[in-house]
Amino acid sequence: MEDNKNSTPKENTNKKNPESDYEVKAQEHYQYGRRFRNLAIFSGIIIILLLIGLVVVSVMKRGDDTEACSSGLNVDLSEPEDPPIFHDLTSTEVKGLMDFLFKQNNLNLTKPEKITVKSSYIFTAELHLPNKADVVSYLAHGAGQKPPRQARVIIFRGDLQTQKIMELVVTPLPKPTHYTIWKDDIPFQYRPITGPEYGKAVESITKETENKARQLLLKSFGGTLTNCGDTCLSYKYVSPMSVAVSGRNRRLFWFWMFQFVEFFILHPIDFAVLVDMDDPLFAIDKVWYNDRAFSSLDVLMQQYNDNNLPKLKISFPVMSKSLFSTMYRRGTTVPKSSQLPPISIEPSGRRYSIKGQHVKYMNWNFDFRMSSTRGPQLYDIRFQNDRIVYEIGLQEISVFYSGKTPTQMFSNFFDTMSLIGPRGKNLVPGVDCPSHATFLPASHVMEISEQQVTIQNAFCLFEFNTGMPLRRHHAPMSFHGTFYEGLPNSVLILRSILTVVNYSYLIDYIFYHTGAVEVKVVSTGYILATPFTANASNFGFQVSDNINGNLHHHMFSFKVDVDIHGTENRYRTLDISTTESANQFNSDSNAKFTQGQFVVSEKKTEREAAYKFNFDTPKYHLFYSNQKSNKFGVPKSYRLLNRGMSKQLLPENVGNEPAMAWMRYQMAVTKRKEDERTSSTIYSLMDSLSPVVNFEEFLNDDENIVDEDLVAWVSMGVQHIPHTEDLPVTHTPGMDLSFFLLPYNYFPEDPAMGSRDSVRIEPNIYNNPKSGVRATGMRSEDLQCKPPVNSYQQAVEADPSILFETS
Ligand SMILES: *[C@@H]1O[C@H](CO)[C@@H](O)[C@H](O)[C@H]1NC(C)=O
Ligand SMILES: *[C@@H]1O[C@H](CO)[C@@H](O)[C@H](O)[C@H]1NC(C)=O
Ligand SMILES: *[C@@H]1O[C@H](CO)[C@@H](O)[C@H](O)[C@H]1NC(C)=O
Ligand SMILES: [Cu+2]
Repeated sequence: MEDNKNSTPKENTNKKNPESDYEVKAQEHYQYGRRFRNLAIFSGIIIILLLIGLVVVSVMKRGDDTEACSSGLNVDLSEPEDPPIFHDLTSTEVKGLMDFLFKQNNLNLTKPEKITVKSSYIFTAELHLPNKADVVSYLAHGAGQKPPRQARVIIFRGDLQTQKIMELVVTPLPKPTHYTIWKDDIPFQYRPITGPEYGKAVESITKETENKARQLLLKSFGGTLTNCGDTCLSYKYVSPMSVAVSGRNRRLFWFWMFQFVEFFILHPIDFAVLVDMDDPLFAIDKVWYNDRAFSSLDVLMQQYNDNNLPKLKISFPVMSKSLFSTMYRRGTTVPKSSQLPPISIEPSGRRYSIKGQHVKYMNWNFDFRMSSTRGPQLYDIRFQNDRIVYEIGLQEISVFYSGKTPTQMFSNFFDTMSLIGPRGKNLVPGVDCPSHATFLPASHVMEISEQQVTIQNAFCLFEFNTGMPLRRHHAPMSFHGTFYEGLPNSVLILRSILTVVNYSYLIDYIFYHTGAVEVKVVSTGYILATPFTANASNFGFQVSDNINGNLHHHMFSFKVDVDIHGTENRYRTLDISTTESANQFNSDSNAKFTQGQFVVSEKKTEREAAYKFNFDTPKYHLFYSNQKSNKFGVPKSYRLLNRGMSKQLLPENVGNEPAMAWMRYQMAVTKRKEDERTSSTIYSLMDSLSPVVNFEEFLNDDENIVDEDLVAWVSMGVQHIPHTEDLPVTHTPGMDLSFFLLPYNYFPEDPAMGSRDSVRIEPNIYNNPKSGVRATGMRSEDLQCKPPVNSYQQAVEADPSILFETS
């Protein structure tokens, strides 16, 4: 990181304080007369000096020694010795954790390089927060006993007679002395597909298919699985069939076949196998070829050789820059000449600071971390030092595809199963984030390594001018009172982009000067294509010669632990309806007039607070403390506005639906509990018959939510019916979903009135523009500093490992 402690941008020395602009002018005026004679005398000298100055300035502007605009407040990303409560596990802590765990004989752990399905091994480990009561009391008193640092460890016990998954809480880090069992009874079958089996399964089915069906593959798809040169086919990825879907107590996954060119996701072929992952030899259970299912490869080959079935003939794509699935520049080139796109700069340097995983920005401060299982999480979000949110965090990303082939049909994905955290990496400055952003790493414990795996550029943090006014008013006419006032909208954004093989999800946490927080999800990426079939038009359009793009539903779950003036909160809605009243001003004395009204509805229990959107009953959703009202007796509240609602249409309790019961509600409010920490788990992909975390159970006890610590569970989603412009890649416009936390009768007025960024233009004499006008806060954009150089291109050319996996 750059060392910015003492550097002040050049611009500052030339710039006057906005407020004092007017004063300075007046003073100059006053002194003008007195100085007149002296000025006359020295004017010659001054002119000469000015000329020299001009030359100097123009040389500086052109020269390369102008200071960069990137300096500013402090950034300290060094690993803390005594990590704050919300900080991710440090490398020292992970080392201590591993030393401890490997000494526990009863865990019988195997080292990462030796793991097999039949060993006991660590799948992942991450920070486990202490109980909230302890954290809150520690934070409130600043001193006192700091709650111990703890890790939650997921262990696959393949070594046992009755295999199972264990979750342990290990404490206190960095030198643990004991562990407690968080969960001990998770069926082994629920585990996500893992390294030791995925590789072996692909190897095994590749060998088997190649032995038996090489000729079929060559003739039908123009390629083979091995010894294939430029025409390689390959088995990729899985569509799971949970027990609820297959009716069989086995872990069954469909492996699809692809033609291996850029990008393979758009070159699926109509060949797939269902693999029994519980079988040590990864037996092929079913085969799918050209719209039909076969009980084995032998049966398929027999019918194929006997000419008993329709044969496919799809040629192998020729890899070129114009291949539809590649991302090379093509089409109508714009702009006509090479002109650079706009960029964003920070003319006075950073206006935020970071220490470890703690951020301060204007009135805001908060902690952030990257959960290995769930992705980016925020804690202890305060505005003007009052906590508003204890925790906001992504819980799950799900996609349910539809289709005619078994592979699409059963593609009900829960992305936590592939660990969301490590999917966030390698953000590219200048595209993924402005180049002036601060890029931050994240570390994860994964089955592949005993040490943490550190991922560079997992987050970027930047302040950004949205190009929109945050507010403005223009009163142009004297009977309006002439003035103009406006404030450009600068926000602080903490971004991560999670790439789950084909799709990328941008997750933004956005902080506004008004005291509002926005959480935004945007999707972009390759659609999962289906091999073309004319018979499945209800599921998708044909988008290229050999593929259809199928209907799918993206869904997101977030936890929002609000703390409005303490942890004892209430939840109410303002229910908007209509009301009829007498209209005495109508010529008909019986006439009525109908208009809107709202009625306050206090929610008493969890069931009452489970919200399903209904267009006929619009509502505001407010959280508040009964202890704090404003001077008008109205509770100081925060409003949760879900702008990303989507209805999940599958009936309850069919197929995999129970594993995402959170999607039944656009928002649910529950009493916070330490054992209801997350709405989803890494087991959701397989456990729908009896989910390890069943969100519906959070509501089933229908507890009191009045004056309790409340959590809002927010669901968002977007239905996607792909179209040709989704090729090669789905773009971001129209794919953004967000929810807001907005102050509501919380502040006496808009807290952004305090922003130095505002601009006011008004007549010198009130409401009389003929007296001349003065403008305050208008900054010259003729920068005296140089935008920072984006040197990423050189950096990645010198070291590809900052972007790609090289080992
Ligand atoms: C420990 O794990 C190994 C496999 O890694 C297994 O062979 C052995 O039986 C296990 N020991 C105990 C006591 O369970
Ligand atoms: C495609 O993206 C979705 C959404 O993130 C993910 O759930 C799924 O696993 C990906 N599919 C494949 C085949 O990688
Ligand atoms: C597909 O559609 C064609 C006619 O459009 C029909 O002849 C054929 O039987 C259909 N195939 C299947 C598997 O439904
Ligand atoms: Cu999509």
